[in-house]
Amino acid sequence: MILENPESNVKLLTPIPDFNDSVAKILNLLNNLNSFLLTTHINPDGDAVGSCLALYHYLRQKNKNCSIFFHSPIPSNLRFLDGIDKIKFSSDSGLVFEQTDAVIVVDLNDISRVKALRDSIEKCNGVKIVVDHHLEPKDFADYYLIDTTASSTGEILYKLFKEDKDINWTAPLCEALYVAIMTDTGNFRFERTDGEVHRIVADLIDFGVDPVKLYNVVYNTMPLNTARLLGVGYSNLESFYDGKLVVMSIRNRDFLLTSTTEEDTEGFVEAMLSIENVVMSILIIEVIERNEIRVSIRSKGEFSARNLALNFNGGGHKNAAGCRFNKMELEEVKKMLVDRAKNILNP
Ligand SMILES: [Mn+2]
Repeated sequence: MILENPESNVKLLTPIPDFNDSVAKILNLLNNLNSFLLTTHINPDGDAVGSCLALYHYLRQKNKNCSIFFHSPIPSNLRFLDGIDKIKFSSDSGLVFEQTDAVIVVDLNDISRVKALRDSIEKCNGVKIVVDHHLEPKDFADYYLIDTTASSTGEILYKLFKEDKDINWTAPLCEALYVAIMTDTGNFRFERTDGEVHRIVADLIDFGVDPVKLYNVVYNTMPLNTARLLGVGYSNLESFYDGKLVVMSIRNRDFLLTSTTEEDTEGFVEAMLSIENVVMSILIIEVIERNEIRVSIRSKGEFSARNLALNFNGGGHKNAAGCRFNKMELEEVKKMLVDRAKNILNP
């Protein structure tokens, strides 16, 4: 069965509040409230982690009480970031959400993606604030700071902080923002990488960020076992429609063979786009613990990864999307995806 989207009945946020109005409102809230809880989506990426930490450092500067809760582990290449030790996990006991003035969810626009924290967030008395750049935000919070054209949540936070004339651009704050923007733009290669993005990171570099160091720490860190898993993936790579589409399948036995886990596949789907003629890549992962097939899709230009994912109750950006399938065989999922991709690739 195809996994049903539990949030399909949640209404969209329309209209999306004006960005500049929201900046003023959110700055006001950050400066006038006293306690904050920050969280983000499952499987946090560099933008999620960097944005949470940037907000944390900003709020601590203002002497606010601030906690961060995540529901899934932080990728190891992001654990160098200052403040990472302050992040608590939803499995930790003693979640006291009711006592916070505000909950801020960053880099997500759908409450279902906060998983185990959802109940606590919904019951919390504090105001609920969303800071995000994904398309089609859902209506579940009190305040929104949203720009669906921004490269990253980090970019949005930079613009927010810039309006605060008293801000101190400390190294931990700037590094967190830089990592958020660098990772969500694929190291400044993805479509939303415009002049503004470069002007922002130029500012961050002027404030003292070391781009060479941050690139090395974030990207040149593939563990040997992960490299071997990628090798297994590449060795079973399949090509369709004159090489426009490539599909990599990672099965449970591949994880066992290389002593790796699902998290180690981070970056695999993007890596396939460097293959000649490829305009769409699909990574299909068998996650036996959840009896699930997890699919990541990447694409170039007008070819929409998102449109493919929407066929299967998934979602995402135009060039980066995903979906999940329950109780299905990997081969079956692959066949469906390849068949549907045909229309999008128009071979
Ligand atoms: Mn993001």
